[in-house]
Amino acid sequence: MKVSLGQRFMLHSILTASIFLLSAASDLSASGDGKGKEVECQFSSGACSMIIDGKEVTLDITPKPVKVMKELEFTVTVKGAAKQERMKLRLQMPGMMMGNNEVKLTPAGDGRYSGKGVIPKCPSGRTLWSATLVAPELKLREEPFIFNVQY
Ligand SMILES: [Cu+2]
Repeated sequence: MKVSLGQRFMLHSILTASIFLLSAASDLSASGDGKGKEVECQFSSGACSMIIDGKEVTLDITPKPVKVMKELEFTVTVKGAAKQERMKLRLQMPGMMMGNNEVKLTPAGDGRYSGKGVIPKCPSGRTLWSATLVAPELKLREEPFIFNVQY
């Protein structure tokens, strides 16, 4: 079956809209217990910190402002935890499938970890992204850092 570009775009939009509604609904239920509250980070004015399972986790992205299709350096700091060898950041768009995009984090001393990655340009024009720390040995709850990118 041949699908025109227009149809494909429409399909993407419908899919996006329904996933967005679904995630909006789950956000509402999550806000009830005060947990799962998403932090919106302003990386243009500095790093972003969250307490995840009692540990202070900080994320910074450079260079600033954070732009799409540009090599970015992601720096994560985890306070009060032993050195981690298998941490990564999972980059996603809230409510949209954008493929697998992970940044491997390498220890840089003093609880700091860094890695390089690229945020692609979304065909929908939306700019909201999330970066989630995946730390299998620390078993931290996967709490996303939410932020906007510039085109
Ligand atoms: Cu997208």
